[in-house]
This record gives sequence, structure tokens and C-alpha cells, in this order.
Amino acid sequence: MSTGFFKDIQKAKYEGTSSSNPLSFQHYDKDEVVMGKRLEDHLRFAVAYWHSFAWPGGDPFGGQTFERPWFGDTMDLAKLKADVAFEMFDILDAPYFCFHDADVRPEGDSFAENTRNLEEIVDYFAEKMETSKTKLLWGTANLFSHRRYMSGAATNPDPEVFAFAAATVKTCMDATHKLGGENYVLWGGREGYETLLNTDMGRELDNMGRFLSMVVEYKHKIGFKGTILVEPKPQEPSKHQYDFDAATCFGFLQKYGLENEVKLNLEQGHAILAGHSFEHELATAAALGVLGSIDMNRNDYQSGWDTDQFPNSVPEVALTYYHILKDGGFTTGGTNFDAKLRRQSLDPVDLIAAHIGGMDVCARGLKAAAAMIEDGGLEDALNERYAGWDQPFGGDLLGSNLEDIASQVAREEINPAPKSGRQEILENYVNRFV
Ligand code: XLS
Ligand code: NI
Ligand code: NI
Repeated sequence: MSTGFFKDIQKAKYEGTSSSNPLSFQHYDKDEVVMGKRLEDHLRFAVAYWHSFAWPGGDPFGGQTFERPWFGDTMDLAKLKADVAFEMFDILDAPYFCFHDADVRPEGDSFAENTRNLEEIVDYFAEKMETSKTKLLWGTANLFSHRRYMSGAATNPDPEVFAFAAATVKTCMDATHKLGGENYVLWGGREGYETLLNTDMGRELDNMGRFLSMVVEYKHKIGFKGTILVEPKPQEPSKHQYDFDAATCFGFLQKYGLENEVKLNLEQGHAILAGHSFEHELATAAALGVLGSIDMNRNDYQSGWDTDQFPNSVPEVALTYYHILKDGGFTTGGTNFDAKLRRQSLDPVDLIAAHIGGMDVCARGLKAAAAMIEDGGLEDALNERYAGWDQPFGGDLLGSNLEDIASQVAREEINPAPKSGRQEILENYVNRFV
């Protein structure tokens, strides 16, 4: 029986660009084949439970604006929330969803009660997933909202908090494993500091490294085949977060010997907060071999906050998927809409339209990216720019040494002439596709 929350909103269909139905897909035809793969299998869209079903619409100056019939802290309401969530997954034909423990179950008074509540909801999800097409892209633990985590989880000065966090992550990994999740995410919102005056950074980093190693050990112990992902973000809620950006995370993984075990879940808004473009983060992770999954959203470029808006810029999103496709596309990863409505967007229809718009923008972006890859213009320009490295001169150079290179440069009177980087021509080229 339907909850009636979405009233008469029908299952969204692909109707093409001639349709004026705002609740239809105009660009996302899940069965369209692009570069040999269906769009649905390329994009692997996921709905984020927290923004869509748990967030009350507050901001730093005001509280709840949304009135949802499932708000409240009981098991019955958690199940009503799940019913509505799966109705929305069905309307959107969403292949995946993602959740934190705290999004889906009422907060208990103890670890034991949290675990019982989570297990009950996981069983409820499992039942629904038998008849729903929607699968779990990833699960995660909320180690940042409860006041016990105010000074961090794995990096807390109090070992009891580390223990509570580790125990909680175990239950969330169990839940993810049981539901067939394809990844497990760790975003360290409070793994950082407010002031260095009270922070032993070396110890905190070592503890965080050990915590992540325990996660990897447990993954292998239970036979979880999914990918462990760390999600970089430079700040907010901490003043400074240790997992600052892709490059910082890679250095951390390498220091603790985890670079072959853990990949990254990159988020557009977090890249912007770190002072990067999203492409920068994707290209960095791809170059380092740790590009795993993405949290798709859009940050306001002026606010300096993680505004988590739905994406709506095709040129930006095209470059996102260009880097993902160049890296071979997603394997276990996907496109999770870590995006929320604006707090004035009160109605159920806003929730549906936001996701449909996001899915359409991503489909347009991916198709533009695929067209650029198939045309090969950017790749040709790169090959031409670096062609010297494929010639004997360039090839031998890296195996040489400073003394021999110095004699060679003198002997052959090497005197390189600068060449154009062709930036404007390449920017114009991209504009032909977006
Ligand atoms: C917050 C993060 C969070 C993670 C999951 O900024 O993006 O939503 O994706 O904990
Ligand atoms: Ni975020
Ligand atoms: Ni995120």
C-alpha cells in the first residue's frame, strides 16, 4: 500500500527534449547506449537518504522548514521513512541509494540499542529490496552528529570515543555487507581540529591510520567484496579536516600502507571548498590510481559553505565525466546525489524534480564527454603536446643522469623553442560539445 506522500506523481519516464513535462527525463534515457554501455550502467545514480529524507531544512539562522510525516524518533516512523524512500526510488527508477546509520534508525541511548535499531531497519530494507530494483551503492556511519563525536571519532583524544566509533563502523559494515552494498564510505567530518593549541596532530593521524587499517582488516575478515572509500573535504564541520583533498588523502593512505586497499569518493562541493575544480580532484585521483566514486552536487561559488545543491551546469558536469570515462568509467562506484533541496522547496514534487533535473544534467554531461572521447580531439592534442616523450630522445632521458644529460645538451647544442599550449583553441573545442 502506498504511503500517499507523493500523491499522484507518476513514475518518471524518458520523453525526450520535445516534452514539456517537468517530471519526465529529457536527456536521461537509461537504455541509450554510449561508448558500448547503457547510460544507467555508466552513471549508476544513487539517492542520498540523509538529504532527501532526514534533513529538516535548517540553516545556521533557522530551524526546520520541512514537515515530513516520518520526522520523529521511533521505529515506526523510521519504517514509514523507508516506505517513502523506496516509493521515491521507484518514481525515479533509481538504481542505487546510500545511507548513514543515523539517517535510517532512531538514535538509541546506548551502542546496543543503536545496533538493535539498525539491524531491524536493515531487515526491513532487505525485504523491500527483494521486490525493488534499487540496490545499495554504499553505506556509512555517521560519526559526526552526536555530541560524543564533537572532538572527533578515530582522532578523538578519548580512547572510549575511538572504541565507540570503531564498534559503530563494524555494525555499519555488517549492514552494508548484508544489503549487498558495493562500497563502504568513510567521511571524516570531525577528523581534524578546531585549534592546534589542544591537538596532538601526529597522534591523531596515527590513530586515524590504525582505524582505517582496522576497517580494511574487517572487510577481508567478513569477505566484503566492495570498495572501501575515503571522502576528502578540507573543512566544515572541523576548522581543518585531515582528509583535505585527493592528494592529501593519497599521502595519508600511502603512509599507512593502504593505497592499494582504499579509494576515494570525490565530491564536487568539497573540491570547491578546497580551492580546486572538481576536474582537478578527479584527475589527481585518476593519476594516483584511486578514483572510486563521486558525490555529485554543486557548491555556491560565493558562499564558502558546502551548499550541496543539485548539479545544473552541463559544461562542468561534462568535464567531470570526461575524467571518469578517461579513467575507464566506474567499477563499483557511481554518481551519488549528495545534494539537498533549498529550504524553501517544501513540496514532494520539489524532491522529485530536483533528482530528475540532476539526472538529466549528468546524462547530458556524460554524453558530451563520450562525444569528446569518441572524437578524440583532446586526446590528439595531448599526444601531440607530449610526442617528444615517445621519441628516442625523450624515452632515453629518464634513464639517464645529470652528468650525461649535461654533456648531451652541450654536445648537441640543445636549445628548446617554446611551443603554444593552445588553451583557447581547446576551450573552444570543448564548447562545441556542451
Ligand atoms: C558531508 C559529506 C557527507 C558524506 C557522507 O559534507 O559529503 O554527506 O558524503 O558522510
Ligand atoms: Ni559534502
Ligand atoms: Ni558527500
